Parts: sequence; C-alpha cells; structure tokens
Amino acid sequence: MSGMTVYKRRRDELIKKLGRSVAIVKGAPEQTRSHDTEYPYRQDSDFFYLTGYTEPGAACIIDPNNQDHPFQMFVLPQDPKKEVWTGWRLSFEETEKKFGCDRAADIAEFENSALESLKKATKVYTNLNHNKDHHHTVLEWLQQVRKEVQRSGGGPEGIESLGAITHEMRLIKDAHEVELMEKAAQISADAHIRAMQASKPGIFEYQLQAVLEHHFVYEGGAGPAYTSIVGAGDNATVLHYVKNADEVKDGDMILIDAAAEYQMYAADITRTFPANGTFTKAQRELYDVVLKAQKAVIEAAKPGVPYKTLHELDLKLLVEGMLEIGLLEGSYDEIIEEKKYQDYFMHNTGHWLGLDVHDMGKYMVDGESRSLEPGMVFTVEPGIYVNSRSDAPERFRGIGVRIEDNILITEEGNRNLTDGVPKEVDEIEALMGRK
Ligand SMILES: [Mn+2]
Repeated sequence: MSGMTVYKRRRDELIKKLGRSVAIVKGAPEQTRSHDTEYPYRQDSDFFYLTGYTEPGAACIIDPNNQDHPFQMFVLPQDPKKEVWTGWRLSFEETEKKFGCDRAADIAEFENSALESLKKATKVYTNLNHNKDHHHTVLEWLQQVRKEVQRSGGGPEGIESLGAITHEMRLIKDAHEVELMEKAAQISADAHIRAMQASKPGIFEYQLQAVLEHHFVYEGGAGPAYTSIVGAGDNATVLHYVKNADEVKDGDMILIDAAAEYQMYAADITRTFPANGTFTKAQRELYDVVLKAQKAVIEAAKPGVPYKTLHELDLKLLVEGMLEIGLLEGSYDEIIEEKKYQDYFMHNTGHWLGLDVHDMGKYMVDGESRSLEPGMVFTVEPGIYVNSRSDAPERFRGIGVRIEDNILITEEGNRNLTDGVPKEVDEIEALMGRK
C-alpha cells in the first residue's frame, strides 16, 4: 500500500460516516518561536490523516453533497518571490494530481467554498484543535449561512468535532501506519542502544540527548516525537524532567524517555540503566519490580481484554513488588485503598500511540473500558520513583525507574515494536560492556 490510496480510503470512510454533513478541515497554523523565527512546521494530525499533505497554509472540504468536487483542497498559490525563500509550491493542477483531490484552489477561495458547502449540509464537522481562530471562523460562517437560508429551511444544525469520527479511525492502525510505526520504533530503539553505549560517569545529560537526537535525524526521522527526557540520579524521579542539564555521576541510574517521529508517526520508549554499566543491589531490586510488572502487562495484552485491566495488573504487581523489597510497608489492601503507592507510582500504565505521542481515541466507551482490538498501538510503561527527599529506605532514594515499550495488538496477541532495545539486566550490562 503506497502513494495516496491510503488517504483516499480514509476519506471514503469519512464520507460514509458524514452522511449529509460536511467536513471543513484546516491545516495547522505556523507557530512563532521568537520574533520572526518559527518552529519547524508540523501538520495537524487529522488533516494529515485525511490528505497526506504536509505543507503549511492549507485547508480542505470533504463534502458528500458536492457531486462534482467531494474533496477540495485549498493551498497557498504559486508566488515566485515568496518561493525563493520558502521553496517551490505545486500548481493547483499538480496538487490535484498528487493528492487526488477533485479540485485544488487558492486558499483565498476557502471561505466562499465553505459557505457554499454549509448551505446544503445537515451538520459541519471540523477539527477542534489548538487553532481557536479556526473554531471562531467556522462558527461565524455557520451563523452567516443560517441567516441566509433561514427562510428556505436549510442550513446546518451545529458543529461537531471531526475527531469524533477520525480519532476512532486513527485508533485502529492500517498496514501502512504499522509500517511507519515499526520504522519509528526501530530508529528509536537503536538510538537508545547508542545512548547506553555512550553513557559513563562524567558525561552530561544533554550529551546523551544529543546522541539520541542525532540518530533520530540521521536515520530520516523528523526529530524527537516529544521533548526528550534524560535524567540521571534524582532527576530520573522528576516525571517531566526536560532540562537535561546535569552531569552524570558514578552510581547514578539514568532514565531516558525519548523517541523519534518518522513520517509523522511517533514512537515512545523509556529505558533506565546504571550510568557506569553495573546495577547496584538496590537499583536492581527496584528495577526488577518494574520489569516484572512491565513484562506481565505486555503478556496480558491481547484482543478482547479490557484496556483498564492492564493498569490494574500493573498496579497489583508494582505494589506487591514494593512490599516485597520493603519500599512500602503495611497491608496490600490498605495501600491500594489509601493509594499509598502514589508516593512512588503516580501515573497511568500507558496511552494510545500513533500520529500523536498521546494519540487520540477514547479509553472508555459507554462508560466501560474499551476492549483491545487488532491494530491498536499503545505504550506499557510502569515506573517507580523514589526522590532524594522521600522518607523511603535510604538505599532506594534518588532512583527513578521506568521501562516503556510500544505494543501493537494483533489477531494472535501482540507484537512489541520496540523490543530492539534490551531491558533485561544481563543484556543491559553486556551491552554497556562493563561485564
Ligand atoms: Mn509514554
């Protein structure tokens, strides 16, 4: 499956679900970084999912009521003076051909075409993302059209989130998506191996970040799929530590949560390992609790299993393990009831993964945890974090451990997309070459 056929298939499915409604979809706006410089452009995930289009300044209308042009794209027109600065733009004809649209036109015509489509639609679906200007614009168009067609009894009833349709579609990955996610996973796994090999006392966290991110880009990734976390020692216990500024000390554990985005798809890997290549007894005790839980959860992930049971299993094994090694004290039931485990494990076991690192798609359906289905991809990432100020037994203080893999549900069970990077203690020590 290649070329534009995957996007066409998605639009066809959307059109079926739209009925007599119209989808008016805006590409992501460019984001200013500072003064007159911008962040690298990254297309809106839903817009990309339906069009494959990655350039800024675009919008599209997918309209089942428009027999001649059910799929229209609106793009920046050719403009030699501007193109000298920002690169060549396709002509409208080229855009039609390349992206399989029935009509490509100047973005300046978007408004008129949208107003025309709105007149015949029962509802309008649009991407309700961070682009609030676009929400307001669509609302204004809606009101304008309602006024116009009031007496003829037409006009759309209201605005719906496009995500109500596309996010459910995005939850089940097709073969093309799995291929891209495998590649994102592989690049990211290799980068983690390189970071482990580069690690040594005296290196700085940002230097390990550079090893990872160099590899992401070198292998054709767009860069990190999210801000890389490289935390040594106590920094590993800070969940969203992104400063990556400190020197790695002998005896530290290093937690790295970093992965590449490849052709718009994210991986999301965490590994934790000793800076000097050899686990201490206390580090290994903590690590083994997390590893055991992580492996058991992955083992349990298969079609038909309610998603929330993975977290329940994870929590049970982590609490049992923390009791066993003496990190927690008291009765199991009391710890669960009073949520005492939250001193050391305070996040969820995972999340959907895809075009977004925390990918879209509901976790609950009709008030029930949704069952796993082939094509779903999610992370499994238990952790234990004991910061230096904690009143935990001294030997555990200043250690944070998380192990995170990316799991694809298959007909038979699951496939671990990120098993290319070791997580067994022996394997890590062997890889780091200190044993
Ligand atoms: Mn994650």
